[in-house]
Amino acid sequence: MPDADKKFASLCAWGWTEDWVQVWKTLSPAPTHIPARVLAEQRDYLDVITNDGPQRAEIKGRLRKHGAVQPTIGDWIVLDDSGQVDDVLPRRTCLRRKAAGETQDIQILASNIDWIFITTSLNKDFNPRRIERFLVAARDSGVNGPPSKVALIFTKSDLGLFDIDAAKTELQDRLNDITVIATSTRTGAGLTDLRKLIKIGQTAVFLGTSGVGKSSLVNALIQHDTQVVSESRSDDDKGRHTTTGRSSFLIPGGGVIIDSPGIRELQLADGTVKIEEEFSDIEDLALNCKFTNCRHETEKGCAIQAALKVGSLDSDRIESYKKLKSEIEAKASRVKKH
Ligand SMILES: Nc1nc2c(ncn2[C@@H]2O[C@H](COP(=O)(O)OP(=O)(O)OP(=O)(O)O)[C@@H](O)[C@H]2O)c(=O)[nH]1
Ligand SMILES: [Mg+2]
Ligand SMILES: [Zn+2]
Repeated sequence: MPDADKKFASLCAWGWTEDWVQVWKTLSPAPTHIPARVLAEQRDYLDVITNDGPQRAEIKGRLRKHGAVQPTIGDWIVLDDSGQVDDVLPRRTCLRRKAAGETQDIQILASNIDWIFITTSLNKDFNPRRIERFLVAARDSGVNGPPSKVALIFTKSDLGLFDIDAAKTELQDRLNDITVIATSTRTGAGLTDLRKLIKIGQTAVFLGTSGVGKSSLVNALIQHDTQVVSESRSDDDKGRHTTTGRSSFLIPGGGVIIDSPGIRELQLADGTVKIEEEFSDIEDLALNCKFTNCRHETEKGCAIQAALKVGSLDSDRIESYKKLKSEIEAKASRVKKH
């Protein structure tokens, strides 16, 4: 082990490598400054891990200024001797999405990630087009180097609600050669395979809708009931958005796992959060339309027109949905012109 590595040996489990040592050197930080990794973001501070253990770090000074790189979960940072973040080491990978609201800002969901675990249960949550969009975001995650690797994790295999081979067949051309693991926290199926993927020093993040069982898998991996889990709604099987923030955990004998709140879409455009809240039934239906850019008018394979036809969707409701959607689009194009 090189000397510099030895100096911060206990950070190696958290992903500190010889490569980071080299990056560290190029920043030539003051001798009193130390490397740390961001494990969670709180409102006024960050939870970080240093070679001496966990501590809080404050973001002050020039990093507060507009345009500065904001430290985010997964980042390696330069921590000064008063517990303040002095700098952010350039990211290897980061998982991004457009931030909500009238902005073109990009929100970073996690950085320096080796594995993106796209989780889906094999019940009503299973949706090939959503998986496809998660895959696109994953492919786009490389910053300084290749993108994060992706595995598709089927959850709750014990329920036997859906044929896993049928699901794979449906996804085939989208999957290429990515790893697929069927898991159950009830029977333990697939957990060994999942654990094996995350090598010591690597970091993985769970992505998926609320209630698919991300936190349950985190607890299984870290062998401790740290993350709160809660029952999905009994009527429609949707989750309750139990996890509200992102946080990182060390897997005994393995790497780092990040739990994240349920997320339905990665490329959230301006205003769609509101639409999603108010019209989640329609947005769900629309995911089954044949074309991603379906206007739900006369297109072939439109799931919304089909629902109108059989009477499971009210025509007033789709009209108000379209109205709101066109308002948002008009607003978005005004913002862009500025
Ligand atoms: N049958 C079965 N139920 C499971 C399994 N894993 C999790 N669940 C249940 O699914 C529900 C949701 O689990 P969570 O782990 O809270 O789901 P989550 O993805 O973290 O949800 P959010 O935090 O809301 O995003 C809970 O009732 C769990 O007990 C499984 O393997 N099999
Ligand atoms: Mg959760
Ligand atoms: Zn449609």
